[in-house]
Amino acid sequence: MRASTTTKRQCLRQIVTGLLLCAATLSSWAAVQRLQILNAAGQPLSNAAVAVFVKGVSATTTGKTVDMGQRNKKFVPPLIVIQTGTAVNFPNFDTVRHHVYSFSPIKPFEIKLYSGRPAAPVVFDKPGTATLGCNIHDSMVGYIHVVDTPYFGITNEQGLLELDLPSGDHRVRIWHPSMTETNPGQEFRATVGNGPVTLQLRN
Ligand SMILES: [Cu+2]
Repeated sequence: MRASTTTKRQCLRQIVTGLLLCAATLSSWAAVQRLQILNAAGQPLSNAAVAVFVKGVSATTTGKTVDMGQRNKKFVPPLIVIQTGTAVNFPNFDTVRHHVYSFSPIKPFEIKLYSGRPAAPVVFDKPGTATLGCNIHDSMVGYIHVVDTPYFGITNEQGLLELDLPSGDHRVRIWHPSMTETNPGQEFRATVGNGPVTLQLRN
């Protein structure tokens, strides 16, 4: 009886030690990495969609929901990057009604003239880019860039982006609204983990 309790305790201790080791390994496995994206002229490129593909990390779809609103007759933010399977809500914060649509092959849809929050979000289940417009206000344009990876973001005014990434050689894809929606973006190989990574777009 006593021997069995001791064995159980030892066993438990081993499990706890194992979990702690596992947690320590995981925390060193992923770390905040800084990326800077430059345009072909070597200038920092803001508002660029960056997706990092890590070998062995599956692109399982997510069940997340995010917002892309309309304010002062503009889509806010004008570009969002989402993982495949994400649902997007299009809340209208203006007093005028909007009529949001997309003719893009990855997700054609329309939400007819509405105020406030539409009844249901739109699920983006294919990778690529959808261009959004409003039937009433021709100047309104927005982009939804859908990626098959959980690692993604948008560069700031300095062309910078920080992502929690494992070290290693990864495939990086960059898309920018100055490219067409059918352009999948430019691909790079980047070694992550040895300091900031700078990637410059080719012409
Ligand atoms: Cu509108």
